[in-house]
Amino acid sequence: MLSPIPVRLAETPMASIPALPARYFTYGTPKCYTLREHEATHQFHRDLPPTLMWTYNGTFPGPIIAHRLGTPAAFRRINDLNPNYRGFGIVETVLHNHGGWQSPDDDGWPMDFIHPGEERMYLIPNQVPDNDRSHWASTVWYHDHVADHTAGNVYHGLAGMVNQFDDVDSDNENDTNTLALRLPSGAFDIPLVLGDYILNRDGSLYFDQMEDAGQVGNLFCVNGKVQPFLNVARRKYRFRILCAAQARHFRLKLSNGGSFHVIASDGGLFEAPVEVKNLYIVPGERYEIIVDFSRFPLGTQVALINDVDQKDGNKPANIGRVAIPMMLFVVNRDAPDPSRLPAKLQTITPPDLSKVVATRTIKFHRSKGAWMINDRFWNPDVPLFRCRLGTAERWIVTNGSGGWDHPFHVHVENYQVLKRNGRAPSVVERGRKDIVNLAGGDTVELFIQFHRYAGRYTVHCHNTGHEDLAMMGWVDVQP
Ligand SMILES: [Cu+2]
Repeated sequence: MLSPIPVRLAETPMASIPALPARYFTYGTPKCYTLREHEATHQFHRDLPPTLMWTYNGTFPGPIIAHRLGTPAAFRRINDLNPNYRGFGIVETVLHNHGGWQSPDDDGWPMDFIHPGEERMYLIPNQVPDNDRSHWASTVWYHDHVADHTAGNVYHGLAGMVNQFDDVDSDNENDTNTLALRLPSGAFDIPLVLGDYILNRDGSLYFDQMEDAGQVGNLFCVNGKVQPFLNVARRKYRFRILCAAQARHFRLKLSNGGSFHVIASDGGLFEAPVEVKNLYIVPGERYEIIVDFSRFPLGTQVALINDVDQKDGNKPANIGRVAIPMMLFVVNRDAPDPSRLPAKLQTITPPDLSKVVATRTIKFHRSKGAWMINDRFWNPDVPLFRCRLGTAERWIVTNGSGGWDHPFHVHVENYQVLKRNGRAPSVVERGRKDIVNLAGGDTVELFIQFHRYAGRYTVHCHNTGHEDLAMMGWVDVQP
């Protein structure tokens, strides 16, 4: 059963955390939160032995962080992992707010690790560039990002969801504010964190960190449960889907062939809901969907199916020839539904190409038997290139190889897809993004703007197996 659904992280009284430096009050008085990394047991399935994992605050996935636009947040992160641990991953950890807009100093630079017994603070401003709300309401996530060991550490359990709300996407389906979208909220706004795992006979995690393609698992999980079920009412639900797998892709559809609406991707709401019968998602990506179960009679059972067959971390073997159940929805009751699915969600500011000052090529490839970007391995001392704050650029990202897929991720700023293989992006790639998949031979053209934060912007493949084996670099954004 899909239970317990992750709970929201409660505030920590400011009086009980170390005194905050002045910069934490730049955007107003922050709300304070605590994330403590420590070992805890987790049950993937009632018939499996418990698994010792690394958690934020004792749960896997970690608690949901709910942000409100305009209300800054201060995080106290404590590393209480076992200093004597031996095995895959590493107990020196980094926290990355994936998809968030924060200074590179608070973003989780892969070398800014802390040891067990140490702690540090982060400021998440919860602001948007140029008062442009189209950057905001979305699902981001937080996860470990330490150099060389991100795959093992995230697989250990260090990942959780972040919901970003404002007065429009207001977390209240009964909102009387005329601006409010009134999307399904509360118990009807549910994260679906997709992952795949392998357990040893004793319940411990199996992980091969020398597998340079990235590991694919044989246990299909949603929110840390193997193929769970969820009782649903005959009404609309909002599902926030995150692919937290290391290397596995998913194409999701309903087992009865029913359609659903996609309303948001990584960086925010779409302009209008998009009705689809399937949805493709790769590691690091998020999509939000609305499923209306009122169309189905009481007693209906409908599975969420993945039809991507993947035998190794490199790329899907085929699509559409398998039907792997990820979870089962059981329509078991009626319920009132004050929520709405508006025909228009928001206006997305189009890319301002007049701001473009440079066009760059970012080449993902394999060379010397290893993963490279622009003929380089990860090097924290040398940037891939330098950019200028306040400008925009056109990035042409290529994957020359036929053998591997690479989901491309940029930190700090999200981007917009201008073209994929010379054509307009598909309707679900037109929103704001921070991950795009590059299949073999793909060329994706992106528009990215550097609004406020100078510093190091990490860029990498989000197949974390590739990332750890040096398919990572950084861009130096200079004031
Ligand atoms: Cu890759």
